[in-house]
Parts: sequence; structure tokens; C-alpha cells
Amino acid sequence: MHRIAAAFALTIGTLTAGCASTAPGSTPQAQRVASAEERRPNIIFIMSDDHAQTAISAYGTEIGRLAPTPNIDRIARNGALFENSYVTNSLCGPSRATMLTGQFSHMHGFTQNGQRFDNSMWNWVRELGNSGYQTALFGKWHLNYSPEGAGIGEWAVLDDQGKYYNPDIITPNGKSVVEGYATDIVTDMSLDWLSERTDSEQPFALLIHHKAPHRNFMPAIRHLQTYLQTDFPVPTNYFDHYDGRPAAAAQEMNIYRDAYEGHDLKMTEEVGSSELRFDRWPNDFARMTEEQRAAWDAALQADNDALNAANLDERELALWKYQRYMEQYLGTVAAVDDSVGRVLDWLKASGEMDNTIVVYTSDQGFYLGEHGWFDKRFMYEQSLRTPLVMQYPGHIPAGTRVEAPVQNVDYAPTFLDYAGLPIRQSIQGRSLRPVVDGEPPADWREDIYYHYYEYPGFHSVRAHYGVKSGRYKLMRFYGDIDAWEFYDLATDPDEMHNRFDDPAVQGKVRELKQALKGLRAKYQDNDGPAVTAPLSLASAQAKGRRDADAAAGAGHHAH
Ligand code: SGN
Ligand code: CA
Repeated sequence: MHRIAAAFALTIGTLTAGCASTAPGSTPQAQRVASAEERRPNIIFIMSDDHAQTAISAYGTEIGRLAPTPNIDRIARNGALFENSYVTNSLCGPSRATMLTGQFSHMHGFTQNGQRFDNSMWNWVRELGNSGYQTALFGKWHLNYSPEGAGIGEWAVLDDQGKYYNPDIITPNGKSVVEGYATDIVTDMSLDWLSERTDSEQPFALLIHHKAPHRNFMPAIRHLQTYLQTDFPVPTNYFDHYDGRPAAAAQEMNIYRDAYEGHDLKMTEEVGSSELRFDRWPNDFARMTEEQRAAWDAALQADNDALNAANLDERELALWKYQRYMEQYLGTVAAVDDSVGRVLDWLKASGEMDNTIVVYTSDQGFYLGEHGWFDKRFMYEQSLRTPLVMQYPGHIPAGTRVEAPVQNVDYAPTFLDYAGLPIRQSIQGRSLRPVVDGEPPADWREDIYYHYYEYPGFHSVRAHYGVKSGRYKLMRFYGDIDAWEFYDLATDPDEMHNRFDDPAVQGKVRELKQALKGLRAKYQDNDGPAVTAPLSLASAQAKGRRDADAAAGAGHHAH
């Protein structure tokens, strides 16, 4: 099924054929001899890219009900679901660097995409490797060209953002195209590695990093029609006017205005034609085989023809685009869920289940039409939140729900803790182990700190920092749009009413400013204006600028 370059085959071995099933991909290993108590736990860290909490059925959402994720839910059922799981900077590269190092963006230095991560920096995977773990990473890296020098035992990564179909895969032996669907390829490589581990007495740490459901949201052929008939509920603020929120007004991530009709929404030119409308980066489709493309076109033709035949007005078209976006996005999630199922089935069949910690998370959340948006970046709830479920049978009680606020700086210390290693000084997060054990330390954080930097950049979201403290949130945008926002999530969960200037909440605003100052001092973040620095008047009228590709970093879409 997969065409593999010779160099690649040498490193990884033959990939298993057939990807669609949830059956174990490979022959189970012999049962372990040692008991769980005698061994340190294996770790399987599964991370997808841009997966909204709202698109996971374990989170009890309406979208989850319409597009369930039964396998991700298995992890939650077997172990813990984190109800308040947040990122520190809602963007791919910074998040990944944070998860590896346990540090906020300004400490590890990778604040925006397009920068180069210093692979020689300390990371938890290398640390576990040094202490006797077998380690591997398959899928998206996106911190620089490859993980070379990061101390990961074996790896094969998607080039840059990664492609859904026939992706370029980089290994220590070079780069080559692997035919197939990215989510399935990454899963096959992971299961092959698990099956072929030579010393099954050594614990392992395996990182499975999917490209999906990242833009341009291309499902596997088998999932192209899965949600075509589903009517997804349109968010009440899909047609948001952004009153009182100048940075929200200036973004360029609106589904009906900024998503490309061909590249993102897969709309065609006219009835009977399969030619895509505006396809900004044609390579995502051009790289498909003829067979793949024919199957793709056939699956969407009727739906596209119907749209082209209908004479929709602007509002109707915007609503149609929302449905198409959801169908495509959730179609890619379906393959990720299949993948999680295959991994869990493998664990069960191999006898490793009880001695393995399995984590499912994403590099951040994502907008599914809230405020009219796709993408992430803002400190509003949908992109600040990230899914987090974790199982460790016999250690984390099944069905645990964690309310304590956690952040992705906590992952590295958690893995060190479970592996019996000391938590190093540089780490700014804390182990989640006592938290899932139901005994969070008395001084567990109440407030979370956030800082987004990438502007100018894709989608024109202004730099901002902020604090979330229980039901309240305070954010400061800075740069050409210099503005504060304050929300009471208990009365305004959709963050539509910026109450920063409301006299009734000035006590709370002062309190949160104090908290923000404290967090910036605690985490040693001096980037951006001081909390006490006054707003500059000149910035108030700043307008968004269209699509700041130029600033998004060299090598982006260079294929
Ligand atoms: C690409 C996407 C953007 C996305 C960034 C960052 N465009 O540039 O929509 O915001 O990645 O995503 S795409 O059409 O080329 O996919 S991130 O996950 O790397 O942070
Ligand atoms: Ca991402």
C-alpha cells in the first residue's frame, strides 16, 4: 500500500498495509515477565494538531454527539479527563516547545512559528532516554527541519506543516514521499515501532504527532462523506460584529471571508466540473495520485454540484460554508480517532495496557465557527482550551474528572514524575500526578497565564497576554492595537461583551491586573508592555492587514 523509499525502509522497516480498521496493526508482543510494580510505566503521548475540545465527545459537547470520538473517549473512560486544560500560547511551534521543555514561550525562546527551535535544549524525551527508556517520535515536528539532535531514539517526521496525502517524510536518512494518508501512515509507523522493539523489558516513550485536523482539513477518502448529511448547530455568534473588541475585529480567520473556497472549503467552479475554486496552495491536491483524486472528486461532486446550482445569497452561502468546514474538519478527526483505537487495541493485545500511560492532547484548541472563525491564537476559550485525557490503569481511577486548571507546561514534569526522575529547576509547570490521584497540592495554581506573540503573521491576530482566574478573564492586546478586554464567563461564556470599562467590575479588573503582574513576575516574562504601562492613543484606530504571509517565516509552503 505504501511506496517507501529504500532509505526509509531501512530505518522503519516495512509498514503495515491497510489503515481503515481499528484492529491491531501488528502481531502482539510476548507478555511481559515483570509485574507492573517492578517496571516504570511506558508512555504513549498522542498529540493532534488544532483539535478543539468541543470536537471530542468525551467533553460532552453537541458536536461530539454528532461526530463522536469513541476511541479518544476510551482514554477518558479508562482514566482522567481534564475539564480545564489550557495552553500557554495557542500556536503550533510554541506549544510543542512548551510541551517538550515544560517552559513558557519566552523561556524556551520559540515564541512564533517560523523560528528555529534549538534541538539541543533540554527536553523530557531525551531525559527519559538517558534514564533507560526506548524513545521514538512519528509525525509532525514543526520546530525546525527535523528532531536531529533532540535525543529521540528513533524518528520519522512530516516535512514542515505536513501534507495529508502522500506526505514528504524526513528520517535520519533523508526525505521521501510516502504514499498514503498522513494519519494512517503515522499510525502504521508507530505500531511498527512498538511491535519491533527489541528489548521489551525496557520501558518506552512513544510520541505520535498527527497533522490532522489542521488546515487544509482534508479527510481520508473513507471519511469524505461521513458528515455530508449532518446538520451541525451554527454557533450563536457566527455572525459576530466584534463590537468593543478591536483585535477580534481585525483578524483574518473568518470562515465566510478568509477561508479559501477551493483550498479550504473544496468548492468547485461550476456544475459538472471538479476544478477547485481559489486554491491558494495547489500542492495539497496536486500531490494526490490520480486514483486518490478521482475518489475525492467523486465523493464531493454531488454536494458541490448542488451548491453550484443553488442561488444562495450571502448569508446562506456563509451558513453553507460553515457546514462544509465542519464536515471536512470532523472528517479528519475521524481518522485520528481510528488511530487512537488502533493504538489502544495494540496495547490490549500486547499485554502492555496496564503498564502504559496514554495521553491524548492537541497543540491547542480551535474555533469551529465561534465568532465566525477557524484557526486559533486568541486567548478566547475555544483556542485557549486544549483537549487532555490520560489513562494509566490501576493508577488513575477510571472516569476521573479533573477540575483543577492545568496547562501544557505541566506535561514534561508529569512524565518525569511517573518515570521516577527529579523535576528539574528550569521547568515552570508541575506534575499532574497528585492532581489525577485526587490530591492536588494545596498551593495548586488558581490562575493561568497566557501570552501570544505572532504578529504580523497568518490570520493577523495581535499579540496579547492575559490571565484567566476562575470565571474571569483579563487580556491585554499590544502593538498597533493596544487594548484591554475583560470578561465574566459566568454571565458571558461566549466572550461577546468586553466589560473592561464597566464601572461595576473595576474592583475585579484591579484584582486581575494584580494577578497578571504577579504571574508575569513569577514566570519571568518581561515581553510586551508592563501591566501598568498606559495604552497609547494612536493605536486605537489600527486596522487589520490582509494575510501577512510574508511575515510567516521562510519555507512556509515552499513545496
Ligand atoms: C498554516 C495555515 C494557517 C495556520 C498556520 C499555523 N495555513 O500557515 O491557517 O494558522 O499554519 O498553524 S495553511 O493553509 O497552509 O495550512 S500551526 O498549527 O502551525 O500553528
Ligand atoms: Ca496547531
